[in-house]
Amino acid sequence: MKNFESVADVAQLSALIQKGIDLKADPLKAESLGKGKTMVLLFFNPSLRTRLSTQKAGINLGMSVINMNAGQGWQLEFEDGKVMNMDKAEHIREAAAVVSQYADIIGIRTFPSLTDRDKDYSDFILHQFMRYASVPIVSLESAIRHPLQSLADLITIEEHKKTARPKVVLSWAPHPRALPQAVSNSFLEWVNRTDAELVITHPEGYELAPQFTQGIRITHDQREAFEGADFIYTKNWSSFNQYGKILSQDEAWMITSEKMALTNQGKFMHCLPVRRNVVVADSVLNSEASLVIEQANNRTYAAQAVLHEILNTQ
Ligand code: SN0
Repeated sequence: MKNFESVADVAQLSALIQKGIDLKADPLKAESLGKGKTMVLLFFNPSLRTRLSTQKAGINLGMSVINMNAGQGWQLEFEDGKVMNMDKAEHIREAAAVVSQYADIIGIRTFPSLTDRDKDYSDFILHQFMRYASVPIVSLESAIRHPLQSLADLITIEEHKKTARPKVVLSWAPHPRALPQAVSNSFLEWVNRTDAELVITHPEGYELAPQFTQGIRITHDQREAFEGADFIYTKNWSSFNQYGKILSQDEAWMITSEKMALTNQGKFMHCLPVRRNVVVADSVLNSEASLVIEQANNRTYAAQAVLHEILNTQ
């Protein structure tokens, strides 16, 4: 593996999930693999889990890890051919090449603008980094995907599934802010590579990008979707068609214990951070059905599995 941005970078998904599970059982089993190597993590946006778990993963593999809030450096110009006489002090062409002198692996977190759909969906910032860096780039959530989250989610589902082909429901839920589609997009493309009955439920108007939903059943009836589900994966996202807009804050879409009772003793999943009693009721989040802390725990082993693959091919 060179770069890691989507499930398309994974040759054998079940083997990668298993690698995460094996590393979880013995986190230090490859503690010298990354000896003498440095990973630099650049954050253009806030992060709690991704930052700490990716750093922990690097440490478990014997790497040194340097974190930087990208806002603390120069303002970067990402467009080629620009006359740089405004606020941007440094071009990505130099910045990515320079960071590559110090790093053996670079991690990048960058959210979408939620205003320019074409640019966001070209994953412009991540791809400009890939273009101008000379070392592997790992997405720490890009404009349209969150692959380390999705891998951790699949590890969690693998650990908790009771049947070979679980019913997995992605449910939209309300939120006060306009959020990216990245976690949902990514979850769909990763689960789609496994054996699962995948259903999406959202209010009308919240259709995700067709490239991520192709062939997946979509229903606007949340209760019908929940019937017999083994996993309820909840996430808010802003509209794709009316790009970046909030179309509904209908609290009837919040995940409640009464809705969870429709499932097959289903588990509740969310990537966090989550707005309590807006996205999901306390009674669900505080219940035995909630896997959110285990998902966060598995972030370390998902990152470790990916870094292990990259280090092994360096
Ligand atoms: C981000 C998102 O993509 O939805 C990060 C998730 C890993 N979530 C948020 O920005 C939540 C912000 C909020 O105000 O609740």
